[in-house]
Amino acid sequence: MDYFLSEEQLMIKDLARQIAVEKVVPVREELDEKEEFPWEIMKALAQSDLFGLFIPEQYGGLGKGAFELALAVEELSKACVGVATTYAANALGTYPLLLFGTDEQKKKYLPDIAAGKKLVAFGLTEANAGSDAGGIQTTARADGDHYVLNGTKQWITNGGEAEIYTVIAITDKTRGARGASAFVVEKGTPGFSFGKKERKMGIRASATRELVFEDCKIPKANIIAREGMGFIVAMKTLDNSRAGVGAQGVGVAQGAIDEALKFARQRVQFGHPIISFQAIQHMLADMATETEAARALVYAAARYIDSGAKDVTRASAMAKLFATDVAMRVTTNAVQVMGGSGYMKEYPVEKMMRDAKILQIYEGTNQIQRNVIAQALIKESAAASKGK
Ligand code: COS
Repeated sequence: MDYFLSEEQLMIKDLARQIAVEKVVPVREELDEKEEFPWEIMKALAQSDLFGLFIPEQYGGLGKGAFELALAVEELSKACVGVATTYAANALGTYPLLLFGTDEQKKKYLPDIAAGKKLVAFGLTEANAGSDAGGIQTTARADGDHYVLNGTKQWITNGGEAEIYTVIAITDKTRGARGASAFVVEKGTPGFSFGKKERKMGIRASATRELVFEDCKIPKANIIAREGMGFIVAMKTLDNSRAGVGAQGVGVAQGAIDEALKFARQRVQFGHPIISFQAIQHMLADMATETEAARALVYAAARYIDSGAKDVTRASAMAKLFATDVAMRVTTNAVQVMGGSGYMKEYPVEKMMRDAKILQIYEGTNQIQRNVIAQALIKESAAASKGK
């Protein structure tokens, strides 16, 4: 399908594909096996300016948006979702600064992020606050010119590897979600340490750790937006980022289809390549159709985000929900098409299936996406009834 990409967008896609094919594919199995962080690949992405894609030119970036980011994420995800997660989580962590940071904060942090010199992580989730993001318990107490952070963030992608952390903490316990605030915290700040690296089913190249704050003192200037805005910062960040999770889904689904097709053309059973059997053809046809529908929705949502539309919550949630459910089905069916071989580590589809699972879980489970979409539908319907 032709999505009428501009010359520049085609170049971005090609560049990301080249890195995926030349740098990611040869090492993905080893990174997965050893649970190794992909620093070499991050360096290659930095050298190609891909960290600056969505950062405005005035802060050293290329001034593109969510759509170009989705193109790059899709290409990387075709090869390895663990690598793509590392890259995409960097964008997730940057959005609070990009959307709500002061000019000073942007000048201080964005050029290094755009150059890929410093990685970023987003710290929202806690042991008792996953889907219920409003239930966080990490606190930030004002103390003269500082805030003092206490608490633990859980399952933070890029935790320990990143230099810059955008963190949501409670400044006013009496106000629930409205009492949360967002902060930027630098690695190396006294009182800020990391828990053990988590061992995971998939995306094992990516690093997941706890962030531990024990009387961690940060300057007042490190607040993002203002006190009480933290929940909104987090929600808007997720609104901007979730279409990108959809792009990961499209990428891994496409990667699995490519593998299954190649295999089915070569594998002979009953005297014929299995691709000649209608049962296999229909599976592949469904996989390709669903993936194309997911791609169209993800691209539309990303372009909608870039249009400057005020409310992108529903579009972004729909793209994430649909594309990642497709990714799970398609990668599972790729394993099925390839039978015993699909289940073995000699072929990449077993990893793709393990990797795809996280996409239905992180940045809001797909059950939460359905809640978010339903809430938007109810709001719109109520507004329409009022207007009549
Ligand atoms: N944009 C702007 N404002 C938003 C918003 C959005 N996308 N979503 C919610 N808000 C506002 C609401 O309008 C409400 O404002 P008021 O207090 O003025 O009414 C406030 O934020 C609280 O919203 P709500 O009552 O809907 O919050 P809930 O506690 O019910 O939680 C969900 C909403 C479940 C959607 C939210 O907690 C969520 O997204 N959870 C998943 C978190 C997640 O993705 N975690 C992954 C971590 S990153 S890997």
